[in-house]
Amino acid sequence: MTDSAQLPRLTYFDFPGRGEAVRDALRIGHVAFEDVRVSAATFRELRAAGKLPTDTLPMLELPDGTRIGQSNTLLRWAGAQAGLTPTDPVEALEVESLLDCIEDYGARLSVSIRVEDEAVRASLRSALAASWLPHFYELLDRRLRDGEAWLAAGRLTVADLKAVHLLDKLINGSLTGLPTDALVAFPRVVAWRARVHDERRLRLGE
Ligand SMILES: N[C@@H](CCC(=O)N[C@@H](CS)C(=O)NCC(=O)O)C(=O)O
Repeated sequence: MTDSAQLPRLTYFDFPGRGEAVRDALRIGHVAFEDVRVSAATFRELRAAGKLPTDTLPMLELPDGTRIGQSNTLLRWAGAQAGLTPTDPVEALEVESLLDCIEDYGARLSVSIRVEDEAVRASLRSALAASWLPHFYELLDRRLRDGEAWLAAGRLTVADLKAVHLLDKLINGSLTGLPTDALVAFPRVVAWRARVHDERRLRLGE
């Protein structure tokens, strides 16, 4: 039996968010890790105790006690072990750029989730739906022109995983003010989304 104290420990909430792509990459790469899922209350306790180096989740703790925050950093680390981060420098640049870009959109969404004032939230969601998110969908669409099946490097990478989990959240109806039919004008993105989920399930053995 593996001693869980000797495993990298990934801490995140019990929902996909910014943690799921990291969990996917580790599982696809058969990298043993401790999958710690915490409540909002536990998150606040960890933060108050100074246990989150960037004050945010996800957070990775290595067996030597090193703690690291930032989902893209963790995604590159997990992807490198899973063969989901290109080793070719130019392909890697494309993936890196996408990860940062997707995080920018995720950050805009996060602001609209954290804000407590209902009217401000509605206004932020309206701006997201009208202009920011169509830019995100167009960006994905551009990557898929010329028959490309994946966002970069001609194969599944951590960029596809990060993008698909954000996209799911944007269109699954869980966020008031964001339309579920936003991809009607983006059939390539719809097909890519299904492809990523199929490949993901296949690689995860689901
Ligand atoms: N850029 C950071 C953002 C991290 C972030 O905002 N995480 C959220 C959860 S998805 C969080 O910790 N929220 C709690 C808070 O900031 O109060 C990353 O990619 O890890």
